Amino acid sequence: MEPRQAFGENSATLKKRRIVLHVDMDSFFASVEAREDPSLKGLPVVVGADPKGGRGRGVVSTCSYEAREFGIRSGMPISRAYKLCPQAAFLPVNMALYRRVSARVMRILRRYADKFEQVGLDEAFMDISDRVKGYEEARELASEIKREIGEKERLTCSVGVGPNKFVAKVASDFEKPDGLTVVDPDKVEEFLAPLPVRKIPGVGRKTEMALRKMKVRTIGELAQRDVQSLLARSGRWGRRLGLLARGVDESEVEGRRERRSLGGEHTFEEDTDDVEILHRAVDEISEKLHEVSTKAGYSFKTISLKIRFEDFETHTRSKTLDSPASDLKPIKKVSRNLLKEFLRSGKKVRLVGIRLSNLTRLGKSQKHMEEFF
Ligand code: TTP
Ligand code: MG
Repeated sequence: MEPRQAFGENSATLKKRRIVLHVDMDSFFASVEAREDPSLKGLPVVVGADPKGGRGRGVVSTCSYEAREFGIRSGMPISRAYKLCPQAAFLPVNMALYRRVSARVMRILRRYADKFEQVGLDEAFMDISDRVKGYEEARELASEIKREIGEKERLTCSVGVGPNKFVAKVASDFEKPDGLTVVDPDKVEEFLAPLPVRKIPGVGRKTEMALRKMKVRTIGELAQRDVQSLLARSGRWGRRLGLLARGVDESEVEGRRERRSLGGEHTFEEDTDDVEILHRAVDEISEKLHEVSTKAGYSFKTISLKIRFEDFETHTRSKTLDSPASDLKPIKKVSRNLLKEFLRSGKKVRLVGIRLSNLTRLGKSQKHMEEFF
């Protein structure tokens, strides 16, 4: 055992230091498309729902790094992407293809880890503590993983290595694309300190703005402050955020439970019975849910709509499809139909919510199918 590891710890409290690796495929959907059609290599490629050569009404799922130079980003309307870069190739989402490729990539990765946790179609955490002696060997293992994926799948990925899942995830994002960042346990705070708080998974625009008001922009500045008092009513999340800022994350690889459902809701500023406003809210929630479920690689079979009326009376109605779906269309259509049934009451609506359930993880259920390709 290295002296540094034993220092200050007696054998009873000596806890094994973990080495965690995080892999994230680079511009996944777009890279798969460019691999299938080499004429797209090196060009701006935009993948999105209903692209219609840039004139469609869908949103960008992802785009190649060449397209990102024009300012195109995931979640942006296709029409806006077209304005930024009309010469880009606009391709529809070919989910069946990405799932097959994802399953093959995951099968490669799984062999390198004792504990393995897939997240969505293009990410995975791996606990490699027992496979390598230290961080130098971890770097070699990471290079080997990148080489194998490059050779077998002709795709690039970015890998982060660190003492926990959080640091590994931030590290894999650090030198994207085709990156490899190893953060030694002694260097964790130094590595995190200059990064913007937004780099912490779970910190969105709202938290970022709230923190900015308190003059906290970087993870280092956050680590210096008492997060609980910075963010009113932050509770457990505030506690966790404080720990993350200091690079502490005890969560285990494989520690995540499978999701049972995925939901979103909207409370109106003013109670409403305006059908157009209600439809707009339903469409927006549908789009957001579709984005999240696509990224996670889920199919769903049941769609539920929740309504809370002005008098707080709350109702839910569901519809189960004949077979699992993953498109935006059924979410919008079913939600709107369910909404119609509620509107007969004549009462004003305070809140509307949608939930997708009966989820299946496509990477998993397709594993056996994939053997036949
Ligand atoms: P990400 O890993 O977030 O993005 P990416 O792989 O395209 O690019 P990079 O990691 O190099 O930054 O998401 C993985 C896939 O999930 C992505 O290729 C497409 C899909 N996705 C959506 O469909 N909608 C989204 O809003 C996002 C962010 C991703
Ligand atoms: Mg990715």
